[in-house]
Amino acid sequence: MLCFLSDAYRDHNPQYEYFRGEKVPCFESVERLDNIVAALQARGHECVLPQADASSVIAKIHDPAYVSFITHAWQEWVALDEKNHELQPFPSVWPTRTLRDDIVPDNFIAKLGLYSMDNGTPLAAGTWRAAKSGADAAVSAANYLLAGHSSVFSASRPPGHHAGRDFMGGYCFLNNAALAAQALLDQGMKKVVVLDIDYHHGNGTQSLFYDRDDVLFISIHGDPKTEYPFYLGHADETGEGAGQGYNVNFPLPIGTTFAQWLSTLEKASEQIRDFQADALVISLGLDTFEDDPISKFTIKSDDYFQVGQQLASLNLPTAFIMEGGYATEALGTNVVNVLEGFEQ
Ligand code: Q9C
Ligand code: ZN
Repeated sequence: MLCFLSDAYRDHNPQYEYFRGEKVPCFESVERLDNIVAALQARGHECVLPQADASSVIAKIHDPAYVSFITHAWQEWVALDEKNHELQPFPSVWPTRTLRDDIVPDNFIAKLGLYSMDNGTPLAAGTWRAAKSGADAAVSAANYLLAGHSSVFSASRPPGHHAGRDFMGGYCFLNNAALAAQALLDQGMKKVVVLDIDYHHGNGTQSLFYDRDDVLFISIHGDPKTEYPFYLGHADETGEGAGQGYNVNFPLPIGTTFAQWLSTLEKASEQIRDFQADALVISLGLDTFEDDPISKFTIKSDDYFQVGQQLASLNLPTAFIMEGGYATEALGTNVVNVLEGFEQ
């Protein structure tokens, strides 16, 4: 399967995050995509540079003030103090509930809180460059389907599905899958499905399309009663206004097996067929893998061929957009197993 890939993913290289009060190496690492690229090349899949400039689609999906903030965030951070070059900014205060949400503070860390849903999304010197190149890859993938091809993979990194209109979170900055879906609609498609199979609910994507009937958002994920992102992704979230009925969540319990997961994908597939979409965008997270260090499903490497096969049975032009997956060693194999299962 053709893959859109830019080397700029290497520029997003934060050194640490906080996990249960401890400073730990980032789960969402450069090595993740290194491993995917190695597996793609070893198994004969061609990688080409993104050809699109996602800027105009980014301007429709994201808030201009948010985009401007993340574009310049690192420069703003290092301008505060010479030693910040060696550190990473984290938010420490958020405009929750009784506080005002109409204030854009001058203070950098306060602004970072305004534009973040968590303190688990490290920013580094090249974050914007990497995120923009991942968005360019996703829009290039959309354009490739519009040119009449049946499938494509966007090796976007950092991931995107937790990022909303005006916030980053869950290692995500720009919502690559939403950008691909919007690009398909902007260029003549009438209806697009975004199917999110990352272990974590795609809160960003859901919120971006919640009131729309031109995008059916379906997500299969760890039950947010116990799993990140906790505050969205529950079964009773079905859309609003014109979007009523066009949002479907399938929360699954810790310990879910492949048989249970696949029967859920079959249910999702029925709803996708009923919608009669022009194209399918897959938020492809591989953190459903049994050895994922931050997730709790039990899918095995060989099972991912069958995931690809089931997705191919929907018979739609399909763009795979890379999301999570933190078992770095197996990640490349797992990604390429999905893609090859699809192509079988
Ligand atoms: N610090 C994606 O898979 N934090 N994001 C987990 C470890 C949030 C995952 C705890 C996980 C976000 C794209
Ligand atoms: Zn995830």
